[in-house]
Amino acid sequence: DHPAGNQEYDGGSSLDAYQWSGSGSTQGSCKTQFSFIMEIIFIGIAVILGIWLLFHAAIYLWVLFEEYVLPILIFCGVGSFFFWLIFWIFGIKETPGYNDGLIRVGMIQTGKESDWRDANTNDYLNTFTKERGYDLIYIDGNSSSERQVKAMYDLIQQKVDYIILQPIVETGWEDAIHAAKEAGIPVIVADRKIAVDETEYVSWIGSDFEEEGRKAVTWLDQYLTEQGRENETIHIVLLEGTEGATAAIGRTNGILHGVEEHPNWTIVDRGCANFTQGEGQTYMENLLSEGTVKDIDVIISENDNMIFGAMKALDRNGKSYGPEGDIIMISFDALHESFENMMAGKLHATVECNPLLASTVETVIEELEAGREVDKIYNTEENIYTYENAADYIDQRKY
Ligand code: GZL
Repeated sequence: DHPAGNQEYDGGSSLDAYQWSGSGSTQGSCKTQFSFIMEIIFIGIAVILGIWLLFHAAIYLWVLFEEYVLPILIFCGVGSFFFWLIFWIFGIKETPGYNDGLIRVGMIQTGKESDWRDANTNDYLNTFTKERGYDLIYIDGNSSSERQVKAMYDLIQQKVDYIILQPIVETGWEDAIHAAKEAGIPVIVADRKIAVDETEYVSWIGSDFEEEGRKAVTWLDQYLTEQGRENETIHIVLLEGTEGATAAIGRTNGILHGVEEHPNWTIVDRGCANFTQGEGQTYMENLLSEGTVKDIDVIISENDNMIFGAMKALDRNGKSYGPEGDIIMISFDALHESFENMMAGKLHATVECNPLLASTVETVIEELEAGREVDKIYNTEENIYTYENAADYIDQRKY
């Protein structure tokens, strides 16, 4: 029971020891207070020392920064300003990324509505590749004309070298096209047209849609004559493409002109199914269920996908169609699937509309790159195929 710690024990009796240790309680509290004060003092010294060290370290680092880092920052800042100034003065198109010598092409597509469109899109994606010298910025319009117009301004902002526009509809392009022209970016319009002055864009590449409509009517006239029905009253249903789209406008005009030339032909119903298979089926289902149209001798569909949908509706309503059926079936695009339908006796004829436009668009760009003049209009070569010659051509079809 001796007092612990380093106090000197004088060898006294245990009682002494007890007293010491007992009285040690007074001394113990002093010790505690003393050690507490000493701890505070030591902590205070440590904090002051730490602050002093940090302060000196900060000064040392600042000196290093001023000596070595600050001059580099100033040099880079001044240098980049002068580079920007040169680019701005000489109007050099600074590119967001590293300019790797590729031709930057912005492409605005309509959106996915048909197999024709898929073939058209894939043709561009396979043509404007990095391996072939292009940096393609592909924008899907998602079947929205507003989205397409916004995409045009986005591409102008990105300072692309060329813009390929495949418009959904002809209207609403005046301002956007003019903005591209003001920005010095050539616009090449393909597939459908836009309703602006032709000086606002470089070229248009696509089909003669009214001629396609006339081809359909000419074939129908010949077919009815061969069938001995040239004087019979012919009841026609017309499935139209997207309202305001050049393909629909042109084909409808060609078809209506042909109907006008045949007093015994009458259009008993017509309506828009937006070039899609689903809407083609829905339109025909509704027409058949309404029962207002008693006689249908011909269905003319402004693209293959809509007539594929109409076929499903006719099947569901027990209607026969095709060369071996009651209803004459005519459509546009000449998809591989249409050749299969013609060979299966479901479709009479399909008027070709060539979706493979990318090579002609590329030719225009190459001519412009070489500083040569280009034409304003490039029409595609197209035919009409029927159930009588489908087997001869199906293996040549690329889409
Ligand atoms: C024609 C094109 C049309 C196709 C349809 O050039 O615009 O759009 O005929 C497609 O299949 O939807």
